[in-house]
Amino acid sequence: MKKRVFILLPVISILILTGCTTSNTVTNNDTSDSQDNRNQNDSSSEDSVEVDYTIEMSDHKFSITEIKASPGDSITIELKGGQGIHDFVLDEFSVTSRLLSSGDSQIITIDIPSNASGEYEFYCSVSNHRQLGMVGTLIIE
Ligand SMILES: [Cu+2]
Repeated sequence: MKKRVFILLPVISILILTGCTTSNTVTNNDTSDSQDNRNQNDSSSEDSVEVDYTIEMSDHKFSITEIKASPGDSITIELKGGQGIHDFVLDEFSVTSRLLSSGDSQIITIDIPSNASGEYEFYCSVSNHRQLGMVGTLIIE
Protein backbone atom coordinates (compact mmCIF):
# COMPACT_ATOMS: atom_id res chain seq x y z
CA MET A 1 0.00 0.00 0.00
CA LYS A 2 2.75 2.42 0.84
CA LYS A 3 4.41 1.77 -2.51
CA ARG A 4 1.27 2.84 -4.40
CA VAL A 5 1.26 6.15 -2.59
CA PHE A 6 4.84 6.75 -3.61
CA ILE A 7 4.02 5.98 -7.23
CA LEU A 8 0.91 8.13 -7.31
CA LEU A 9 2.51 11.23 -5.81
CA PRO A 10 4.90 11.95 -8.70
CA VAL A 11 2.13 11.25 -11.22
CA ILE A 12 -0.14 13.76 -9.53
CA SER A 13 2.59 16.37 -9.38
CA ILE A 14 3.30 15.85 -13.09
CA LEU A 15 -0.39 16.30 -13.87
CA ILE A 16 -0.43 19.53 -11.92
CA LEU A 17 2.70 20.78 -13.71
CA THR A 18 1.41 19.97 -17.17
CA GLY A 19 -1.94 21.46 -16.25
CA CYS A 20 -0.22 24.72 -15.45
CA THR A 21 1.87 24.77 -18.61
CA THR A 22 -1.06 24.01 -20.92
CA SER A 23 -3.18 26.73 -19.34
CA ASN A 24 -0.27 29.10 -19.93
CA THR A 25 -0.12 28.28 -23.63
CA VAL A 26 -3.90 28.56 -23.99
CA THR A 27 -3.86 32.07 -22.57
CA ASN A 28 -0.92 32.88 -24.85
CA ASN A 29 -2.91 33.27 -28.06
CA ASP A 30 0.03 34.47 -30.12
CA THR A 31 1.77 31.10 -30.22
CA SER A 32 -1.35 29.12 -31.12
CA ASP A 33 -2.25 31.59 -33.89
CA SER A 34 1.18 31.43 -35.47
CA GLN A 35 1.01 27.63 -35.45
CA ASP A 36 -2.33 27.78 -37.25
CA ASN A 37 -0.91 30.09 -39.88
CA ARG A 38 2.04 27.82 -40.45
CA ASN A 39 -0.26 24.86 -40.99
CA GLN A 40 -2.37 26.81 -43.44
CA ASN A 41 0.67 27.88 -45.39
CA ASP A 42 1.89 24.31 -45.60
CA SER A 43 -1.37 22.97 -46.92
CA SER A 44 -1.89 25.79 -49.41
CA SER A 45 1.57 25.37 -50.89
CA GLU A 46 0.88 21.66 -51.33
CA ASP A 47 -2.41 22.44 -52.99
CA SER A 48 -0.98 24.94 -55.44
CA VAL A 49 1.82 22.61 -56.52
CA GLU A 50 0.35 19.34 -57.67
CA VAL A 51 3.26 17.51 -59.20
CA ASP A 52 2.64 14.63 -61.59
CA TYR A 53 6.24 13.44 -61.59
CA THR A 54 9.33 14.07 -59.52
CA ILE A 55 12.51 13.40 -61.45
CA GLU A 56 15.92 13.42 -59.86
CA MET A 57 18.84 14.16 -62.12
CA SER A 58 22.28 12.76 -61.39
CA ASP A 59 25.36 11.61 -63.34
CA HIS A 60 24.16 10.68 -65.97
CA LYS A 61 20.55 9.69 -65.72
CA PHE A 62 17.01 10.74 -64.92
CA SER A 63 15.41 8.83 -62.04
CA ILE A 64 12.30 8.43 -64.20
CA THR A 65 12.79 7.67 -67.87
CA GLU A 66 9.19 7.19 -68.92
CA ILE A 67 6.49 9.84 -68.61
CA LYS A 68 2.96 9.20 -69.80
CA ALA A 69 0.36 11.75 -70.71
CA SER A 70 -2.70 12.23 -72.86
CA PRO A 71 -3.24 14.76 -75.65
CA GLY A 72 -4.32 18.10 -74.21
CA ASP A 73 -2.83 17.31 -70.81
CA SER A 74 -0.77 19.75 -68.83
CA ILE A 75 1.73 17.77 -66.82
CA THR A 76 3.83 19.15 -64.01
CA ILE A 77 7.26 17.80 -63.23
CA GLU A 78 9.43 18.65 -60.28
CA LEU A 79 13.08 18.40 -61.24
CA LYS A 80 15.57 17.81 -58.47
CA GLY A 81 19.27 18.26 -58.89
CA GLY A 82 21.65 15.60 -57.63
CA GLN A 83 25.21 14.71 -58.45
CA GLY A 84 26.62 16.96 -61.17
CA ILE A 85 24.86 19.70 -63.15
CA HIS A 86 21.97 18.84 -65.44
CA ASP A 87 18.95 20.18 -67.22
CA PHE A 88 15.77 18.83 -68.78
CA VAL A 89 15.08 19.55 -72.44
CA LEU A 90 12.13 18.52 -74.56
CA ASP A 91 12.58 20.13 -77.95
CA GLU A 92 9.17 19.34 -79.44
CA PHE A 93 7.31 21.29 -76.76
CA SER A 94 9.96 23.99 -76.26
CA VAL A 95 10.74 22.90 -72.71
CA THR A 96 14.13 23.77 -71.25
CA SER A 97 14.76 23.80 -67.54
CA ARG A 98 17.42 25.72 -65.69
CA LEU A 99 20.74 24.09 -64.96
CA LEU A 100 20.26 22.30 -61.68
CA SER A 101 22.89 21.05 -59.28
CA SER A 102 22.61 19.28 -55.94
CA GLY A 103 19.97 20.89 -53.74
CA ASP A 104 18.37 22.83 -56.60
CA SER A 105 14.89 22.13 -57.82
CA GLN A 106 12.53 23.52 -60.43
CA ILE A 107 8.94 22.77 -61.33
CA ILE A 108 8.23 22.73 -65.04
CA THR A 109 4.94 22.37 -66.85
CA ILE A 110 4.57 20.68 -70.21
CA ASP A 111 1.47 21.66 -72.16
CA ILE A 112 0.73 18.87 -74.59
CA PRO A 113 -1.16 19.88 -77.72
CA SER A 114 -4.44 18.07 -78.28
CA ASN A 115 -3.19 16.75 -81.62
CA ALA A 116 0.06 15.34 -80.23
CA SER A 117 0.69 11.61 -80.08
CA GLY A 118 3.56 9.18 -80.01
CA GLU A 119 6.87 9.23 -78.24
CA TYR A 120 9.12 12.18 -77.64
CA GLU A 121 12.60 12.09 -76.22
CA PHE A 122 13.63 14.35 -73.37
CA TYR A 123 17.29 14.67 -72.51
CA CYS A 124 19.98 16.54 -70.63
CA SER A 125 21.74 19.05 -72.85
CA VAL A 126 24.80 19.46 -70.63
CA SER A 127 28.07 18.40 -72.25
CA ASN A 128 27.77 14.88 -73.68
CA HIS A 129 25.19 13.64 -71.16
CA ARG A 130 22.67 12.86 -73.87
CA GLN A 131 25.20 10.62 -75.59
CA LEU A 132 25.96 9.03 -72.22
CA GLY A 133 22.33 7.98 -72.03
CA MET A 134 20.78 10.77 -69.99
CA VAL A 135 17.52 10.53 -71.88
CA GLY A 136 13.93 9.57 -71.29
CA THR A 137 10.68 9.21 -73.20
CA LEU A 138 7.43 11.12 -73.03
CA ILE A 139 4.69 8.83 -74.24
CA ILE A 140 1.48 10.47 -75.38
CA GLU A 141 -1.41 8.08 -75.85
CU1 LIG B 1 23.15 15.89 -67.39
